[in-house]
Amino acid sequence: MDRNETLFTAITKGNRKGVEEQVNACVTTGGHVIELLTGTMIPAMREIGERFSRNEVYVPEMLIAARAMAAGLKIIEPLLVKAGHKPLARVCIGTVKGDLHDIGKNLVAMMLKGAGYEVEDLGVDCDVAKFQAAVDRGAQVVLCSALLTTTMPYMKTVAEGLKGKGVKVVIGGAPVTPQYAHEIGADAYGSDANEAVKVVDALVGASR
Ligand code: B12
Repeated sequence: MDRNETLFTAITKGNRKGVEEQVNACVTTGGHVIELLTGTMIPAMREIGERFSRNEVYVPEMLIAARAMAAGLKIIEPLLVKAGHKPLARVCIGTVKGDLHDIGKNLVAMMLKGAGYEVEDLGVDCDVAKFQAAVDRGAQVVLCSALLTTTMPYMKTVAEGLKGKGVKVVIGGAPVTPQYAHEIGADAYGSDANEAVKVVDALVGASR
């Protein structure tokens, strides 16, 4: 599927209505929403980040682009999430302390739900106590997201705070690398929402 230029522009310009129209059009005509997501929507957010780096746009433009993206994701979510069957395992996910980026985290949560996991979404700006409490409520895997190089080190605090609890820790987000996961003692790294599912499947021994 080619990139949907109208949708791409609607996201980069933060045109929420335009995004909803394009995504709805894809859904109602039976289009491939995953391709729409990976081929148009995620690249549009990447483009906004690049423009921000070049000082062509500023935080307000990033914010309205994020809101427009979120409106599109809201339409897609029910299609990604299959309901009904017994969950493979319980997991929790949160963006770490100091970090308010949640689009990637929400996508990972959606894909995991769609893959049959029970997902507790802890939101953004999560301190270690929040992750520990989710583990006490039964989470078998903890997923941490960070988008800032300044908040990424907090993942180490989370990994250390969960040691001895018998839980697996998976980390991800744009600045995170597999080497960093290894360095801080996390159990795994995932580069995107699809890989997050594969990694969690491997950790809990789920076969598809
Ligand atoms: C949208 C956005 C914002 C929005 C966030 C809105 C929201 N609700 O999320 C707003 C405007 C609030 C914002 C604010 C800031 N932002 Co900002 N933001 C972005 C932007 C443009 C897009 C992020 C995004 O949504 N990407 C799309 C999603 C789908 O991708 P993703 O998050 O990477 O997630 C995927 C993978 O990484 C992975 N993944 C993510 N999490 C996890 C977790 C696990 C466990 C796994 C396995 C996988 C995984 O799967 C996801 C799906 O495939 C990025 C640029 C970029 N290229 O990332 C900058 C960016 C992250 N922001 C940046 C900065 C600097 C800031 C601010 C500090 C700006 C400021 N001066 O105030 C503030 C910080 C606020 C805070 N305390 O968090 C920088 C970070 C630079 C750095 N090296 O640290 C970036 C890279 C822009 C840039 N090029 O400079 N931002």
